Amino acid sequence: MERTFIAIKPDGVQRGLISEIIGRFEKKGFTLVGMKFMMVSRQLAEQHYAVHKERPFFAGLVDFIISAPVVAMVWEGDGVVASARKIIGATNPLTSEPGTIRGDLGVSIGRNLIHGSDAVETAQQEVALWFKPEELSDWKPTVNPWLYE
Ligand code: IDP
Ligand code: MG
Repeated sequence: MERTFIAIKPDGVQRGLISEIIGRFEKKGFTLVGMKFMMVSRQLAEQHYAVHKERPFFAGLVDFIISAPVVAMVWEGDGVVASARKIIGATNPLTSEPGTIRGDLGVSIGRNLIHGSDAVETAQQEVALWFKPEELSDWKPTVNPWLYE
């Protein structure tokens, strides 16, 4: 089944929003298959955001991501990559729809609480970058027959 990489950024951790954010994915019906609370190394942050390395906000973004712990997660489910992006909302919280994590909980693009992979292929790369295979649990929630027909 499809998997995506989700990370609660340092602002989400500092603001005490870990359970609020995790709860949205859990209540939706997606399956948590990996999670770690960690300080991010500068090297990992730079690798994760390599696609943005020429952008003016890159240095500040990397400094921010390594400034406090993050909650790195892998979530599983049919269509989870695109659905998680909808749950997260648009990049700028001021224009994210209400009902989304960023739309409900944030006010600034540089403090937008959460990362989510933007495509299935990116998700596979990001899961592999952040997690060793043995850090992921293959399991089937007993509730699945009530989520999927
Ligand atoms: P995404 O997180 O919605 O996929 P991206 O465009 O991939 O957004 O940008 C990655 C992250 O870089 C954003 O989540 C945000 O934290 C930061 N970022 C993007 N654009 C800006 C900006 O204009 N100023 C400051 N930070 C930005
Ligand atoms: Mg992105």
